Amino acid sequence: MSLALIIPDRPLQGFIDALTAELPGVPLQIWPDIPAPEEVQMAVVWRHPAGSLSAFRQLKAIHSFGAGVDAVLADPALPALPIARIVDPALTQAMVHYVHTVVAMYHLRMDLFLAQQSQALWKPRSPRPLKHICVLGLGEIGSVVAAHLAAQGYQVSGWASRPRQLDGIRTYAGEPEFAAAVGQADLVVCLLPLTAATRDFLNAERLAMFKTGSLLINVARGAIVVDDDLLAALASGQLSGATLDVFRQEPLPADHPFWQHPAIQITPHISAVTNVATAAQQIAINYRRMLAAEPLLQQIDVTRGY
Ligand code: OXD
Repeated sequence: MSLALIIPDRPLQGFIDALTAELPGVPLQIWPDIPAPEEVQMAVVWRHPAGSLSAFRQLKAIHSFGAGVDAVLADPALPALPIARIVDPALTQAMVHYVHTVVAMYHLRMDLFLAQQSQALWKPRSPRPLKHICVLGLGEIGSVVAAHLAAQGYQVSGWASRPRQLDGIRTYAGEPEFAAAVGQADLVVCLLPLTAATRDFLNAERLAMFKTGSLLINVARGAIVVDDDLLAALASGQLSGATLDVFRQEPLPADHPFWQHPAIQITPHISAVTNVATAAQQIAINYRRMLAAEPLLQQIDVTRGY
């Protein structure tokens, strides 16, 4: 009985220590060094190489190392097994903090003043009139972000593919209500899961439904936004700025036009990084549930894609 970690390109020692403390005596096999694949019963994965789970003949469950499962489901050789993801108040709070900070930055026009600083320009401006925010995606994280922004005094609307009720937030659902959800918003926060339905979702047609001159924060997945359509929307003034934490290709290639764009702020996918201590606790609980043949907590619906 053992647990495999297939989490390439991440420093893992902290997570290994935390998981060992939660599951004393359970052997961990750390990809690519998997000496006994036939003993692996659960795999914890993050952007795992496609097909790498096929070697585990006794595999009973798959656990995402993050909140998202799009990269897990992208594996064409994915075994048909229960898949769980991390749902963690610490991760949600990290996202709230990131979105709050970027909204405050735009409110105070810090993007403008930072650009002015690079030219030694002293040009005071009053805060941006930023009143109405729309949150796309009202799941575990989006609903908390929306509630936080409403508590800060913003007028908040929320959009999701299916109807949701949230106190103090005007919610919209489905394609027919998308234009109404984003049309009044000074700023749109994208927190949609990446699924077949949301890939390329923020394209020219939908960006044209945004309020002229509005701002976009994408903290979901890069593939939800069509890069060229975003650049065109910025060029035409349909959007006045964007803060992007996620990209189609990560790391963002050095020659990508986003890097040099004056109206784009970039962060390197740090908006809500998995907290190794709380992730280890959740994974350990699910490992025990798997051994006891109990349903996993935070199990995803593969047909919905989240
Ligand atoms: C996640 C992420 O899905 O960090 O957890 O993007």
